[in-house]
Amino acid sequence: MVESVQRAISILDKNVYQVTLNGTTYRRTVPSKEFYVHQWLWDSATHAMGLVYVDEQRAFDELFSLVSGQWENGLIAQITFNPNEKKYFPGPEYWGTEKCATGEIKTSGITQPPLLGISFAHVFSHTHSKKLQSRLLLEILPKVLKYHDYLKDYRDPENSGLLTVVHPWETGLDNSPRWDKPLQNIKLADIPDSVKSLVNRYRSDDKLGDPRVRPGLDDYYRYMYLVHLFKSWNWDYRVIVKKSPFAVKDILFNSLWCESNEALARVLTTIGRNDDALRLKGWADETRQALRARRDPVTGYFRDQDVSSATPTDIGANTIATFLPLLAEAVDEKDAASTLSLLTDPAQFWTKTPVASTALSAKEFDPLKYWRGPTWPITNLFVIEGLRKYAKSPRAQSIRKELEDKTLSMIDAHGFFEYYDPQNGAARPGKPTPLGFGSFSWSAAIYVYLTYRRKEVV
Ligand code: 9WN
Repeated sequence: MVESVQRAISILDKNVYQVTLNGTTYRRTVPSKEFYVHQWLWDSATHAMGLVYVDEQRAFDELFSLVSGQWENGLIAQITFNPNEKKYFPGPEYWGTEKCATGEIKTSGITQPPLLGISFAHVFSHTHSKKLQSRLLLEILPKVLKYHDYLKDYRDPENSGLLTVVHPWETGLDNSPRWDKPLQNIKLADIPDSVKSLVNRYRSDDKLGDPRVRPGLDDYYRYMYLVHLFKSWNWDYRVIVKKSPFAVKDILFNSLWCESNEALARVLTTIGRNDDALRLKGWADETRQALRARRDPVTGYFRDQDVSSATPTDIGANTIATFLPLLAEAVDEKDAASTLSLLTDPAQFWTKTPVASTALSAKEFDPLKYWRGPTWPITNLFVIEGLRKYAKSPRAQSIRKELEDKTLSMIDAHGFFEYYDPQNGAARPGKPTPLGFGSFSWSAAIYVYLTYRRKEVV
């Protein structure tokens, strides 16, 4: 264990890089040098949550760099680019967002699940340095709050309590079977040849990684078509949210949104900003309410909704997203037992190394394919923190402890990879077949986080 923590820290150390842009020097951690060579929003939010236990300055730096590319409208992008790297497609030249971020800082044009508020609150409450605490409040908190204003204003224009995501990459679970049907709204025949040939020429994930486990070519055509459309609408999010052919109320994204508002409200209360705290608490309450209504009483699954047309439709795929409402405390006490039974069902999610990202019993289940079955430390982290919320339930707490143990031993035994085979925990069975990319920062950060966090709370 101690040795693994050391190995985790050394991965985080190797994946850091420094860059000076607009006269300021930034230190940021990339997800994996094998492919993901830029800064990703929810990856970095996770890195900071682990780093704060071992290096407060680096946790601060991670967040400082993350908010540096904030757009004028408040968006914090999925990717903040490293100007010196080329191997990731789509790089900065494909987004047409030069005017959106500031000066030399280049970003993609979409966002990712709003884990940032949770991360900020965690880093703030675990930072001992008075100097860093005050810098967090002065230099980072205003930007995180502005990001939340953006999300509420642009992504929930109808004030439903649920934010809309407009790209599978925004969901963080890009290739989840939940998006198969909504993506069918985009007909391949409608995608211009220029977009397809860009993908054909420059796509790199299937060259650097194993094409058998990555999203398909048609998925990539659609991903890049959405980028092409948004660019043609000048990244105007009033238009994008109204017209995007992919528009979804995602259960996972909204559960994190709810808990991020709660976490920030706690920080705001601590520093005496009670009005702001109440505003965010109000958003959390309305989202929690709206999430509750997304539970299918027959199956117990929480259902995402396709809102791209005037008649919203429920999305049927059975995935790990259904456990995220635990984190938002949106699973009523009377329903909690059935959610826990679903989670621990060996025929669905509780595989040898849980939690499978797609139910074993689902027709789309594939133990190796991106978000269609493998176990990911990041989603396990959310399930663990969700279970922690149900403190009064001994059953929830014993499942949580078991899942903490299993997640740590899976990483201990197989190394710090992007994801793992849910049936045996293997990360790269029968090399050279890769299962996800290696030396992965968030697996390392989560290892550190879980190791320290379990010591501080019962
Ligand atoms: C697109 C970096 C990111 C994660 C996502 C994961 C994967 C990117 C890709 O890698 O997505 O954002 O190119 O596949 O799905 O959750 O943030 O680790």
